[in-house]
Amino acid sequence: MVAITREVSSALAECELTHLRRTAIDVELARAQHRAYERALSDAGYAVERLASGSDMPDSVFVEDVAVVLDELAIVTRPGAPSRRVEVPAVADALKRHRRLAFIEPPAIVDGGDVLVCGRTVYVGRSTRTNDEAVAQIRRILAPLGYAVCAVTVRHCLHLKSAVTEVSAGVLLANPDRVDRAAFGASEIIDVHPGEASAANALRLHDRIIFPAAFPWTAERLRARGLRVEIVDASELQKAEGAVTCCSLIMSERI
Ligand code: CIR
Repeated sequence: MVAITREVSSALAECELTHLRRTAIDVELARAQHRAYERALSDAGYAVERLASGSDMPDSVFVEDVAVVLDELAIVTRPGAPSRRVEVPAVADALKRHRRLAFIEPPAIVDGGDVLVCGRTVYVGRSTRTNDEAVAQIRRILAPLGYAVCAVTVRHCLHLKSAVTEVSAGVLLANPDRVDRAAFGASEIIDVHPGEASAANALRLHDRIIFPAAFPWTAERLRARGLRVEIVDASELQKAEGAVTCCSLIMSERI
């Protein structure tokens, strides 16, 4: 199992912000938290491949937005924020050692944070970063592989995965104010704790969930459901509107 990550840019404080006010970010602390996150991935059995960053790419630590990795291929995105398109070539280069690549083409825009893969169903959030043309292109790429692609409307947050993630096969963690439950058919849904609106982003690994320290009440709900939860402190990355799924691209090596 492999996890691609990308180092925290020295320019992180100049990150894109959509829903949060800019507050001071301690880049050294962000780097320490990011290293702890990478250790949590290694402890879970993932070989971490960390890419270098640069001062021209403040948001590059959020590597999830640049690709969608499936067993059969990886889709290289065209990020919705123009400032982030400079991140694409190095991620595509790293991914081509693991997967065949498909590319999103203009006028489509999509951030990987808007793409939630649940078995053979791929949910794509319509957001300020992802448009209908991207939904259509993803559908064209994935339909021949047997995936159903469903567009989902997202409210009051940056990405679909700020509203809902999968924590176990067929089990979702969601904030129902940000996304309609009905979009997810028969899936079981665990609601975030009402006092923790941003707690729906959990990183599902093969045997555990990586989850932010900022949301203890929702973490308790996950444990009560029988899930193994590993807590990481992501406070500095949260100030940049990042969460836990966005800092890695997770994949199994093909046999
Ligand atoms: C951005 O606005 O693009 C970054 N500041 C945060 C991206 C977080 N990505 C994610 O949750 N998938």
